[in-house]
Amino acid sequence: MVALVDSMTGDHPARPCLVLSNDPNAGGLVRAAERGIATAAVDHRPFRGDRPAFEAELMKPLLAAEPDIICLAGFMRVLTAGFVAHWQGRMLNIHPSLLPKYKGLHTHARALEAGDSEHGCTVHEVTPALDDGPILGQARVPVLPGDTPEVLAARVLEQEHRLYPAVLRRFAADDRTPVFLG
Ligand code: NHR
Repeated sequence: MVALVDSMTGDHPARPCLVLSNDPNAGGLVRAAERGIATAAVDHRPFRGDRPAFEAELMKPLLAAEPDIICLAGFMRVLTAGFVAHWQGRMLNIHPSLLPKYKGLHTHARALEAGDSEHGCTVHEVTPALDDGPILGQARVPVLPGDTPEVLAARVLEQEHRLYPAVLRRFAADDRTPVFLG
């Protein structure tokens, strides 16, 4: 998130208008506020499985901010088809695998378990099906001897911080040509 907001300066076609979290204690809210960006939080926990009710609360600050693009970054709540439809073609996610490999959770452990020699991250459009939308960019990293899921995750995260700003810059300029790094 910080890599994204810090990239939006100078001739960048976008500016951050809101940082929204499902965790009121998320450190990113402080880091956004320090940068003068509007913030909001909607705790998902009181909604307990009523995803539409949670999403109705998410919609309030979003509709007020009127974003042209939404970037999910570490957002871990599955979004319903209704929510996704509202932001169709305007919502991006970064997922820590070389999609279509390893949709869902625990991607680093799964790549190690499979004995993969490379791993990475993917930026994709958010569609109703999880981690399934059109691919807008990918960055690859090697898997090295002795890697643990944590060590591998850190190597991927460095690339996430390069890839997501590169994809957003293109996407905000209406260019959906995929970005491939590494
Ligand atoms: N929603 C839709 N409709 N489509 C996508 O592609 C989405 C999405 C919501 C989040 C991010 C994704 C990731 O990159 C994302 C993509 C969470 C889960 C999950 O199972 C799955 C994929 C992603 C994020 N969440 C559990 C849930 O019940 C909670 C898991 C937890 O809290 O640890 O929502 O990884």
